Amino acid sequence: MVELKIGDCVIQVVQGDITKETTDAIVNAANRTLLGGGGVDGAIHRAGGPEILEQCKKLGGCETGDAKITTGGRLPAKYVIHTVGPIYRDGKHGEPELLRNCYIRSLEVAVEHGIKTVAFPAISCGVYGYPIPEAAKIAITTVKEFVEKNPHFKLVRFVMFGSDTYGPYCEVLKSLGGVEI
Ligand code: AR6
Repeated sequence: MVELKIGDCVIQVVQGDITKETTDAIVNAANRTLLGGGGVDGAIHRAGGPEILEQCKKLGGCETGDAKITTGGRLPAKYVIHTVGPIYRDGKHGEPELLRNCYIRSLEVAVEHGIKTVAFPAISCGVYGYPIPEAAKIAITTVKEFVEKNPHFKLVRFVMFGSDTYGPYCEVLKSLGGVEI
C-alpha cells in the first residue's frame, strides 16, 4: 500500500474489496437513479442488504457529480455515500470537473455527518470508461487539496479492486510524496 500523511490525516491507496471496509463510510460509484447497478454498486447493495435500496428510493436520484448518503445496512461501514461519476466520452464534455465534484461532494457530505474515515472506489473507472491514469490524478489531487483545507478527516482510503487501478493510483500518490509501506 502507499500512504501520505497530511497533518492528522492519512491518505492511503490499498487493494481490496470496499464492501469489507471498516471506515465510517464507504463511497459508492452509483448511477443517477440510485436504484442499483453492476460493478461496485451491485457489490455494495448485495453485501449491505435491502435497507440501503429502501433509503435510496426516497432520495429521488442524484445528479452527476453530486453525492447523497444512506445507512450502510449490514456493511461494516455505518454509512454509504452514493456519488455519480461522469460517463467518459472524450474528456471535452466536462468529465474532469464532474469527476472532481464527486470527490468534493462526497467529502462535504462526510463532514456534514461527522464522518472522519472514508473509503473511495475508483469512481468512473469501470463501466463509465474513464481513462484510469487521468481519473487517478483527479481523485488523489482533489482529495489531497480537500483534506489540506479541511483538517477534519483521520483517514481517506482508496480501495482498488484490481491491479488496473491499483498501480496508477499508487503512482499518483507517490508522485505527491506518498511512501510504500
Ligand atoms: N470494491 C472496490 N472496487 C470495486 C468493487 C469492490 N467490491 N467492485 C468493482 N470495483 P464501476 P463506474 C471497481 O463499473 O465506472 C454501476 O452499474 C471496478 O473494478 O463499478 O463509476 C453503476 O450503477 C472499477 O475499478 O463504476 C453505474 O451504472 C471501479 O470499482 C455504473 O456502474 C468502478 O467501476 C458506474 O460506473
